[in-house]
Amino acid sequence: MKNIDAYTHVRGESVYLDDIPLIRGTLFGASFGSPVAHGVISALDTSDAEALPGVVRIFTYKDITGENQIGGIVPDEPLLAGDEVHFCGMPVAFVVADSVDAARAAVKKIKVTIEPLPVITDPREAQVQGELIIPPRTFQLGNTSDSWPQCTHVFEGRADTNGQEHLYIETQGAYAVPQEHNSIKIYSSTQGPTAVQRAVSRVLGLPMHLVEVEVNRLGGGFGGKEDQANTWAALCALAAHHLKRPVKYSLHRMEDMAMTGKRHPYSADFKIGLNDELKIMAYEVTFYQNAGAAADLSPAVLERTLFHCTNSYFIPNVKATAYSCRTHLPPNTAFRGFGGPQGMFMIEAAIAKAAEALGIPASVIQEKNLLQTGDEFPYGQKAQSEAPECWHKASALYNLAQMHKEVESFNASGKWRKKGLACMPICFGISFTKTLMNQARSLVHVYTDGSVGITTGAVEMGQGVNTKILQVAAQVFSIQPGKIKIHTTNTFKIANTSPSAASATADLNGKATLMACNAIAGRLKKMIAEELNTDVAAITLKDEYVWVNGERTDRDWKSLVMAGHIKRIGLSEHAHYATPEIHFDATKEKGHPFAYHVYGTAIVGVTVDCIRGTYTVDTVKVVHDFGASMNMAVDLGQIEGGIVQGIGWMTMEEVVYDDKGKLRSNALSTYKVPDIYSVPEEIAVDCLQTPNDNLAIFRSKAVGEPPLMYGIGAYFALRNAVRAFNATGEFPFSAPMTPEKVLMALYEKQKEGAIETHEETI
Ligand code: LUZ
Ligand code: MOS
Repeated sequence: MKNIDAYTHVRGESVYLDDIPLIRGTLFGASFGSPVAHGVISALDTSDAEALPGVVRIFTYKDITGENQIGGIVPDEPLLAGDEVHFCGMPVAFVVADSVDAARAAVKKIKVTIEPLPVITDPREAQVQGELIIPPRTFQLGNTSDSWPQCTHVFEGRADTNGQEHLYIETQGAYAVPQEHNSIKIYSSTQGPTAVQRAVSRVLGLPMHLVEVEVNRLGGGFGGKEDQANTWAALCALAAHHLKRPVKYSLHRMEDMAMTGKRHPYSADFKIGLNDELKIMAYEVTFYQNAGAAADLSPAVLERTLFHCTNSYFIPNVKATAYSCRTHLPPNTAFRGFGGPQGMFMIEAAIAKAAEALGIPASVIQEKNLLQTGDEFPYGQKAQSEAPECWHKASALYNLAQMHKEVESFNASGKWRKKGLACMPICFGISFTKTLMNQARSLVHVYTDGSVGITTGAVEMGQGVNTKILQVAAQVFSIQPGKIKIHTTNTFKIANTSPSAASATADLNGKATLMACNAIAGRLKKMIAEELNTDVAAITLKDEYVWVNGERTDRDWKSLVMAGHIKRIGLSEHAHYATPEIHFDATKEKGHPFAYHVYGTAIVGVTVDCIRGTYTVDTVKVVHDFGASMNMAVDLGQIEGGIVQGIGWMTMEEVVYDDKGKLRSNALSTYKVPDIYSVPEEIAVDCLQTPNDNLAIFRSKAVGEPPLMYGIGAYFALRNAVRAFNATGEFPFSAPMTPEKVLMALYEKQKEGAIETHEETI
């Protein structure tokens, strides 16, 4: 089945926030963000701005009727700056005008005087100064200090990853419309309608049942709209509530890039010990997370870094400590992988460091340490592991040995172009790490003409979740997909939703939908069984008909539904699903937090131009653990997109803040994302079909985040290519590996005469 949005997307008919027809009288907002990263506001002058034609009103924190607070995990984030500013772009005032242009013109006329305070942008510096968002956390398995003496090889090092701009095609935005009885409706481009509802309720001082949040679809989220859609919704709601007029704000790309947080940059120190057989006996790692100026989701992201700090390897002795460090950058937030990729990069760097020192391919170490079923993760859960199967299948199917040989012979045959290869196994835990968030609800209505309407907490952001939910209903009722409509996500229809995040949306909302559909189908079957004086088990719904003991009757779906209605049988159901089996005790840092894990292995091949430092990613060959995919087209789309996004993070996307905390890479001219010319020439995805039962919807494992981490292989493949040219150079484990960094690494600390020059070639 195709993605149900395919045709409307291609025709440009799909409705995003900016496509919602405006109500007459709608006003337009624009925010004035702090020009400096840290300081005390001594004066704010909005008089020139207010005097501009079209300007209706300018709001500051003084206008907030509820609480000036949007912090979720930690209450440390004002909606509008009070006396102090903590990051460049922090909203200080919100202008409302009768046109977008007037609002933006007014923003430029606002004057603020700020007494500057010291700016910290480096997480290690923040940690030294005790600027922590939460106390540090440590995950521990076995005993590392006792293990070092048993290790034949011990290596220490440092690794760094940078941030990543979400670059959802649809920027952030909201449209707030006052309703009768003091209530308000907000259209928001959010992954978390309930998060928006809570934030608006808090800021306006309104109970949640007066705040309706509706989402049709997003033009991408990637985590950037898990929490950070709240700000814009709350600003619009604040203004709409005061003015009793609809207020819309859709961010300009440069505003969005400057004002919103990104993937967390991390710095880490590691120590890895291996025995004679190259088994990793011990691993210690300390993570410094650059949280930015407020907690946002950083504590949860930090936790997932710890959960994934050993990637898909079993290491008997682990000590991982993580600091969430407060700096003066926009608060960093969820981004596909949610701290997991950063944790995985560090262990891969440690393995690469060992491999480079021992003069062997990293894949030798990787393969020897793959997680087996029954092995314990540092957080206590026992693995049901597909890691060896994925690895061995990839190695055989794509002939890894032959690929290695071809790279070697290519590299031996020429001087100025070098190829590199890297393997990247992945292991990603599926479930929100906060156990309570693993719940969802679905509301299914069957209408008397046999058509079906479904509302869940799932937000469609291009990932195809609506298609999967529709498939669930189509399968249970055994009716044509055209008879089913997935309705908007709305907090008045489905309450207390978890955000669409953590790769778990189809599982959670799909399972709730399965339960609701089963309940309705069960009532209808019972009715037929009673009518025919037979057992319910004899009745099935198949191909739009009622079947009895495997024989088709002439009762079709539509007449079945009508008969049910005449008999006054409920044709609607609201079902609640909570993931079973999961638990986690944060006081011990042990438990069983994940419903299951997703595994896979990628082999990544690159070619480096050793004169220019430019490169191409030639191939990404994957064996991916799908469980039993319920929609290959949707899942392959997620895998290809994830791989390219992961490669972007690891290679060309370079978020640059200056030492004053100002974003320099603030537009697409200075921030480079993968385009059609830089995507791998080949992406091959093979499906590991696993027979094991799992907690995924229809055993179709979650696919949203895991494939991003295949992209990490691109960094190490580039590193290997560079080392084929400059074997003695030492260069840091620092992502992204931009062409600039590749060029520096190619000519880093060369031994005298290590590279002969061929002037005629140059
Ligand atoms: N969001 C969240 C997430 O709140 N908790 C999580 O565990 C998570 N994991 C991945 C992505 N978003
Ligand atoms: Mo996400 S990083 O699953 O919002």
